[in-house]
Amino acid sequence: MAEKSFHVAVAGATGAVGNQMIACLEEAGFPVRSLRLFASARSAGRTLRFRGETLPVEELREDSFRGIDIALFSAGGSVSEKFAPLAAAAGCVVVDNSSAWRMDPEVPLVVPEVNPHAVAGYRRKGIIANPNCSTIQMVVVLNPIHRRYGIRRVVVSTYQSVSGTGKKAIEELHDQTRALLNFLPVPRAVYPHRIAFNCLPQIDRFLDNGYTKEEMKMVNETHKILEDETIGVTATTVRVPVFYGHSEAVNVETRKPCPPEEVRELLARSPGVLVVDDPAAGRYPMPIDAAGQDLTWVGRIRRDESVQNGLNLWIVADNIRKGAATNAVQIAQLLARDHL
Ligand code: NAP
Ligand code: 12T
Repeated sequence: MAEKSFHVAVAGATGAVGNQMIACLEEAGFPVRSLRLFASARSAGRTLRFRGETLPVEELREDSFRGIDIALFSAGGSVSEKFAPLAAAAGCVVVDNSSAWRMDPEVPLVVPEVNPHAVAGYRRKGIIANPNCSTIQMVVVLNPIHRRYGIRRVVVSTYQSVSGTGKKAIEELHDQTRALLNFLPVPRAVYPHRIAFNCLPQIDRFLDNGYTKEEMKMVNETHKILEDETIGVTATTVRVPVFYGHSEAVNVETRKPCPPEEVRELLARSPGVLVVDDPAAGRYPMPIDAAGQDLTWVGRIRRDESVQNGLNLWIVADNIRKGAATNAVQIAQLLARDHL
């Protein structure tokens, strides 16, 4: 029997994530029968490359999904809110990268290393949500620890790169850095304050409880993906002047004793994880090393000496790859293999 292959679409194809989705489909050898690329009217007429071919970018329209089997969305929350149901009604399965559908009880929220079984729930709405970038890399590491030792509480602080905000933010860090080093006026458009040579303790908007929406995504999405609302999670999310790769300092308290040496071995055997933990040799995960690949790197694994059963970890991943495009393509691979 010939291998199954699929009519695929990328919505938001000209963006930081969409561009990488196209690259990931190609690198993964995803069985693409045809690929359609959608963006706003501003990009209509542009072209992008896939498997050596030049493909046109088309304006996203209500009837764009006729004949499409799988659509990867990365064009912002309002586009997903409107177009994901239209795509699903046209018979297409949507893998959505925005925050629009993540907490909908009828939409699965999937990290393939953690809860691949949840993919089957796509049938209810025709939509699968891709979690937030900061949540994905954290749960890839927390899941094996939770299954073995039982996690009581997690305290996380993030150091997030500007690429998470999109292509305009990448330009903003670049332009501000160049302006500052040349004693020129500093342009500002995307972030509420200068990001070059600075740290902003705000990602996404503030909510009534004093946390940012990004911080609450980490709390709520972690509960949904690990299927355990009893885990205490609290987050401080910070934007730093890094182009690619999010870092996280994660403090974990477990129910059972969790010796760091055993945790290191457990994580070294866990899917999607790379342990880089040799402080004596100066080796630990850094965004400049994790950028451009698909694993979640963990190091600085050490006992939290202030509690009975505690650990401190340092977790780094490429936010555009595993944090967005790679995870979405991995979900599409599960759909293709088991469901379509
Ligand atoms: P970006 O670089 O700004 O790209 C945005 C893309 O959306 C572009 O292709 C843009 O097309 C398209 N677009 C914007 N408005 C549109 C409209 N009205 N109709 C059709 N297309 C439209 O942003 P990005 O970083 O790639 O992020 C895009 C989405 O991914 C957002 O929803 C964001 O929340 C999500 N995201 C998720 C994660 C995660 O945590 N998993 C990480 C990053 C981003 P034009 O080029 O024509 O403007
Ligand atoms: N505001 O997908 O600015 O919920 O880095 C991801 C990244 C929202 C999201 C960011 C954001 C999301 C950012």
